[in-house]
Amino acid sequence: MILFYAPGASSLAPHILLQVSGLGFTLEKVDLTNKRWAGGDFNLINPKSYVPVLQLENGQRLTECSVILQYIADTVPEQALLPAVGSFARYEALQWLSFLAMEVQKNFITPERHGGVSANFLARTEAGQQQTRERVSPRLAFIDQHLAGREHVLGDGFSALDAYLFTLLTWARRLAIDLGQWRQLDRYFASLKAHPAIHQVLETEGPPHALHPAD
Ligand SMILES: N[C@@H](CCC(=O)N[C@@H](CS)C(=O)NCC(=O)O)C(=O)O
Repeated sequence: MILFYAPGASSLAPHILLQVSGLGFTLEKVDLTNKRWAGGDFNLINPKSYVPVLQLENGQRLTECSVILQYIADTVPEQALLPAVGSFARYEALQWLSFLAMEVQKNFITPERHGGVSANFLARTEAGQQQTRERVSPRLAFIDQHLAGREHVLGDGFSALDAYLFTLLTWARRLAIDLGQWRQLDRYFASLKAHPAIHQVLETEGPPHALHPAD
């Protein structure tokens, strides 16, 4: 499998899950500013012009983070990275996937997106960042309450949801949203950051894009 990614973008979530799964994969870095990758025009890989993209051994491609995470988890069902398809627990997990994608991630992605001009998916102006903080904070407060007495989103073990939530929390920190105001989330983030697979993935990806072009 090939994961098309940009450092620190939402592609971090499938990257973490692939690393945890033990599945074989290679990485292709995408320059989101110029929409280029080592093979040329990235828009030929994903006409929607964004990462992540997962390319399977047979050349088929999947986009949309929440779908890619399910594909990876279902490829290694013995690892229980998501509950079994058809179980009620699976629908509860899908509820979380949808919440993270539509309520949390979507509210992080800035309406200031500059399309082909900039890789910047997070707000760069103070006004834009303030708007993001106002939209995202109540959702993070909800997750904080859920995590009371839980080490992971689904309770027991590490799941695809933790790969996703961890990724979104790295964005919160980049936008100077103080996770310290939510005790459970703060603890959760610190504990996942120390996870060997996540540590490895962060090392591999390196620093994310600068919030300001001059940085
Ligand atoms: N709906 C997509 C959104 C993906 C997305 O917004 N990707 C951002 C990085 S986190 C991106 O590649 N943006 C480039 C651009 O919009 O030009 C998903 O859930 O995967």
